[in-house]
Amino acid sequence: MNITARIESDRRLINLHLNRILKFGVVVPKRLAAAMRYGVLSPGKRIRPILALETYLACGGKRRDWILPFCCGLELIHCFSLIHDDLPALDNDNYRRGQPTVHRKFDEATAIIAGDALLAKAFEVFALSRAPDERKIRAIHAISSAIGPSGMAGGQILDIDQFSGMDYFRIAKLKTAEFFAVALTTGAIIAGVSAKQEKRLFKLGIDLGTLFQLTDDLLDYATDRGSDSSVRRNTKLTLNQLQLEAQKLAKSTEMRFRQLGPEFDFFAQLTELILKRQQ
Ligand code: GRG
Repeated sequence: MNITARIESDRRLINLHLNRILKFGVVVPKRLAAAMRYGVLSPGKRIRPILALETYLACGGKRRDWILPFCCGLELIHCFSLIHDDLPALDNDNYRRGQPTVHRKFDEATAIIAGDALLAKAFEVFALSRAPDERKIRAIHAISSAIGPSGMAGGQILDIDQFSGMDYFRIAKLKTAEFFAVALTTGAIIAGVSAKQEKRLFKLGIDLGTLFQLTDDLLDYATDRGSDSSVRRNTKLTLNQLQLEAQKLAKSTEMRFRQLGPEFDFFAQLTELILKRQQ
């Protein structure tokens, strides 16, 4: 399997569906619709929806109309978190995905509301999946728990609190890795796997997400994007130590994906790509 071609084709499919989901009629105020589309349809990597889609396929899922609404909803939530993360009250960033952030292109109030609307839209889209109701409810429960106060939102508040004294890896788990993990388990739940397999995939997703955050911070170091990044605030580990941690984590994660069998080959290869990524 050529993983780069596979990622590209997954991304195209997801972009097509995101574009459809974000086509609004006259009922949605023009400015809000434009800000939502701007914040989502910019060139993102779409890694979370790709994780959900590929896990679904690896777990034997066959109906794309069951999983694609979940893939798109996960990306809407991710984009909401980026729009809010960029706001002046949080990271105060001017650029995202190579273009002005939503609050710079529009204004702060519009960015706040566009983020809120994307979060709400995600749950509307989840509900529209044609998967069996019991699986949908399990997936929605897992997703809301991963982004809520004991997940992404909790991680974010610890991240902005310089005095929380919280360990870097704990913050990375809450802020980033839980959402990665739930992207995998969403695919697994919608495909109908056992609770045991779901748990196993969640743990692997946590390690993959932690690796992703580590490499994100290492890229910050390399490009000096992150003079105030969480890695500098929340860890005393040196750049070299963080690189070693990333290598160790990638090695064990890749090996555990390989142990799941050839269906999970995509994930073993993806782990290596994440370790070596340049963007
Ligand atoms: C979810 C209720 C709730 C609140 C959100 C603002 C906030 C609270 C959380 C922010 C979390 C955040 C931005 C974490 C960083 C995760 C991360 C590594 C983002 C970059 O992801 P990429 O590289 O970005 O996948 P692209 O642009 O490719 O999509």
